Amino acid sequence: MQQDLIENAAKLLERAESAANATPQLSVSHNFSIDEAYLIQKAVIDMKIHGGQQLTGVKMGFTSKAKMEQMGVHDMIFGLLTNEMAYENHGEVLIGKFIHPRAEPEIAFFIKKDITEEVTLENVSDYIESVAPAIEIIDSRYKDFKFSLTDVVADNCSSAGYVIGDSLSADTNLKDLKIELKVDGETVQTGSSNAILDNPLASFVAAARLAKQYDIFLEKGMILLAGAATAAIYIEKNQTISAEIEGMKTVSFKVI
Ligand code: OOG
Ligand code: MG
Repeated sequence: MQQDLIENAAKLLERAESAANATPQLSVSHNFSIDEAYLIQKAVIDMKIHGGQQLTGVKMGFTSKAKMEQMGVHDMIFGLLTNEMAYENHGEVLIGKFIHPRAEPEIAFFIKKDITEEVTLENVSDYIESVAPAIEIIDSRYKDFKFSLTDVVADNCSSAGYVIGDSLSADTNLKDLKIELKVDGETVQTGSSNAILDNPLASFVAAARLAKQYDIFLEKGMILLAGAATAAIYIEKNQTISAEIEGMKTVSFKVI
């Protein structure tokens, strides 16, 4: 794929996002590889950074069976977060900004120091400042929220928003925690933290590896979302969306 095709694809996706108007899947008209999909993703983020946004972190996707099955994509993916996607805990999220937004419960890590070496399950704790419950808002820029693996990677893995709850110390147990997603206080999805690669720390390790592979420098203070443990739900105006992760405080937002 030539540079101009990569840039054109990024522009299509960026335009779909800013106009809140879905676009056809790129893979319908172009054949492109997973590495080319990451180049398109990078071009999308470069446009955002050019427009004044800052990279605030990264996210893993399809780290649980529940998500893979819901979306029909069976490989881990990696996307980028910017400050414009950040929403306050217990705050409001304006639905009109999105195309067909969905919410999913997540575990977030704050990165303690710049990642300059290989991260493994043995040394991962050196890189974690704190952990927190979170909700991710995903919004595919493709029609009907349908995509192939390369499509979703190019579309920055549907990244659209995130809300981070109160953080806890880095040594907080993350194994076997019950995770619930609620709408107006009623549980609509239930899962376990073990659904995330058997151990959310494994998702941190995978994110560090993918970041290095695709030239993204993970630095102190950045956020890392480990991937949803349950399927995502469509959100609607006037709903209050919350996530409960065992042992952590509620994280929530109101859709307006
Ligand atoms: C892609 C994003 C997947 C996760 O946590 O698995 C993701 C999508 O489902 O549209 O963020
Ligand atoms: Mg997610």
